[in-house]
Amino acid sequence: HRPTLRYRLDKGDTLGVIWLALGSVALTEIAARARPDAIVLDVQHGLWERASMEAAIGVVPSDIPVLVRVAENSPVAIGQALDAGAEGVIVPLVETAKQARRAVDAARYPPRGSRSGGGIRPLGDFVDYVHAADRAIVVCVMVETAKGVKNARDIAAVEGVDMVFIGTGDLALSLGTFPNFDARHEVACSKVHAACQAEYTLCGTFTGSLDAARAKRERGYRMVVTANDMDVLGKGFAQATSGFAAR
Ligand code: 3PY
Ligand code: MG
Repeated sequence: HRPTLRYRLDKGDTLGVIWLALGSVALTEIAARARPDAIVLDVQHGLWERASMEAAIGVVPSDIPVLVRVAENSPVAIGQALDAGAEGVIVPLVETAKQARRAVDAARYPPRGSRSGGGIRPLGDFVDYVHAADRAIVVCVMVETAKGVKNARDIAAVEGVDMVFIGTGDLALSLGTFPNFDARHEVACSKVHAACQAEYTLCGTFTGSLDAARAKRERGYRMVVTANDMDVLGKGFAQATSGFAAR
């Protein structure tokens, strides 16, 4: 098992993560060569299937932690990501403290929680794994709705919630500011960040560019997205072929 993620966060680093949605193991291997602080596999909106998620975690060097943004807040979704070797989960659409507790419960073995024992990687050294897992695994819950913002302080206060991660896109949809990330959106993000600080809980946020990631790091966010595969490839192909097409 690889407790790198917890260690880096405890140390106070702001982690710059590469966010991967395309479901490609080969692309994950290439992305890891850029040596990000961590990699996120997006199972909620991305194309990851269970076996490819597991394989992708296997090709990432052990000093680069992998988190999985799970499809939903359920024991099955969270358990499968952790069994694959994810050091952390990012749980979408959390709106209440009760929902946050459900996510934490699913990520912890009894007696602390209700995670079921098993999985190809954990069983490789299961006694050691069980011994270390609860402490090592990082639980991030996403606040990305108006209701979640309203309850941000209660969510951040839940024991076992390590980080509140803001989903900026869904938040704009929920607040009705989409496609703009205007002052209302900014105020909501600041409110979540302040709630985290008050509860000594880490705060992360989705970001769409390296500049945005730097700005959020300056403001004290502890996990930011420096690049995502769809954007990098879309822009890369456009730039690489620019001016050549006959029509
Ligand atoms: C959002 O912006 O809503 C996210 O979930 C990040 O991808
Ligand atoms: Mg979202």
